[in-house]
Amino acid sequence: MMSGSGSIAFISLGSNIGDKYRYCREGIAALEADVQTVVTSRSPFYRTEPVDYRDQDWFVNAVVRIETRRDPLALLALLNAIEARAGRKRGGVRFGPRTLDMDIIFYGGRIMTDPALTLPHPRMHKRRFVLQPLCDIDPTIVHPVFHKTVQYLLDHLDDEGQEIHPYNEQGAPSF
Ligand code: PH2
Ligand code: MG
Ligand code: MG
Repeated sequence: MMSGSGSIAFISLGSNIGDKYRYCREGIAALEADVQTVVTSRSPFYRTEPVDYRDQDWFVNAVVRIETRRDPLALLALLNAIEARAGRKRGGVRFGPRTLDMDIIFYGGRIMTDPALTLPHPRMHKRRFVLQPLCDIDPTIVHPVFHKTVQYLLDHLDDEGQEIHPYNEQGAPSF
């Protein structure tokens, strides 16, 4: 919940352990519960082939648009706390299985290379599971480093091993 002006940011959510859809839904609910943040848009959910580290289960992924009064590092701290509450264990294989991952994709037009946080997200432009749901929300967003729209980045992706399918929310267990 929040009223008044904040910064616009896009957050990607992903899960590939346990009740993946529920972890993602609860992650969004936890963002909504933050007094400094409001969720202004949500993409559809997708079932996605694992990328980078291939030998793991498929993911459920989505993206939300938020407005927040938190600065980028305070927003990152919130996301890490939400992940921890979802039982996220740190220190497994890089890019490996997780109950809930919440990444800042864009924070306004901010460019940042802090050891704790790189903005925009350094791999987002190579990932269909990020670009497709981003385009569902707003295909005209411009990447502040590449000066390309997210629709352009999606249209020029290397397809290799990046299957994504709509996730059937009706068929999913409710909670
Ligand atoms: N996250 C990763 C590594 N690989 N693959 C898919 N399909 N979805 C993800 O969210 C994902 C991934 C590391 O954060
Ligand atoms: Mg990630
Ligand atoms: Mg992450």
